[in-house]
Amino acid sequence: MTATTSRSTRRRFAGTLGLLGAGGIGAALAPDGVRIERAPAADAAPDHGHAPGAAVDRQQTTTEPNADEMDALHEAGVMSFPAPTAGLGGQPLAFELDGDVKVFRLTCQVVQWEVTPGKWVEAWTYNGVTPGPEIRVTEGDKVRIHVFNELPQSTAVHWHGLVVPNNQDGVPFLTQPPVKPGGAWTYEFQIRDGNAGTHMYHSHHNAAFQVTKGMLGAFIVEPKDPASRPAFDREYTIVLNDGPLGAYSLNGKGFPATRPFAAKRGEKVLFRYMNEGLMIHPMHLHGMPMLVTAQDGYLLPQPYMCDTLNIAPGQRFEVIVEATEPGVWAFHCHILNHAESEHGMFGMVTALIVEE
Ligand SMILES: [Cu+2]
Repeated sequence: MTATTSRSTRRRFAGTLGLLGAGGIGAALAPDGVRIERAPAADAAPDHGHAPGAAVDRQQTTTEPNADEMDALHEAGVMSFPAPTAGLGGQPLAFELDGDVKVFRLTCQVVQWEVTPGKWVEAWTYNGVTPGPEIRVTEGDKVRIHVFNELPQSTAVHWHGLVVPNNQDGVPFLTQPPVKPGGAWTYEFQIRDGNAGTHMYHSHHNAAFQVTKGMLGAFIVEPKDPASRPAFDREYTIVLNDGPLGAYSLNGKGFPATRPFAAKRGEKVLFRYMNEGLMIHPMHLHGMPMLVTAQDGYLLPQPYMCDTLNIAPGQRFEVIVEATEPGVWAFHCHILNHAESEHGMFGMVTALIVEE
């Protein structure tokens, strides 16, 4: 490696761990001495901006660009990644203690959601974000969850993967009445021992509409004994969704507005996948294999290695990636028309950044 490329590499990865908050890989990837301007902000022209990297609809392939035009569109998308958008889902949900019960609040709301730069869609949400806020508890915890319905439809919340009393399972007319518009409902249960792992909560009423529009979230159960699960240095959750919310999304955003994942060389990174969409999505990480350690929360008797993992609707997988290879590694769904068109990458595409 020449001194020049070494310097370039150092610069390329400088600050990428901080990049999870803001910033841009586009700038980080720029050749030495070349400043790459970010495309105009999304709110400047929400519907008809055609600035590269901003409001180009990368999923539509209505034109047939020549090679240079095509390359320019592809480059602009990558250079704008991660493109800033309003709204961030999946952040930890605070609780209050009532005695030894952890009390959470979820409000079902319709909001406008910026799924890619400049593309605003109607999202149905918990607490105004999609994915909804992350609920994280520990085996044995007693939880109470107040649900307030501000939607124009009835709803109910199902605790997907959790073993709960039948009347807390959240299926209208089967285990409870629907929660009407303007109404509220309270769920209460204790997390059973043996139910640790990656789970979900989502609407179970008109669900093909409500869930794909955004009414979903991660429900993570920590084990009482951390040594009972594989060790890791940092963790990320990846919620897959498809359908009305801008077609194909990772954690509520489509590329280039997806957020990259970062790790330092040598770290073990836990990824928690969950599919809340209507289609299967084979997630593929370049550069390093994934060790699949758990499915639907349950530890596998024989963990296995792979580089592409099929994740069907409803399924969750926990995988450990050993971040041995520095670089910016593509990380995407391998049904290719969920990830790329003539206009560049879109949808279910992000990156794992491994820093030296
Ligand atoms: Cu896919």
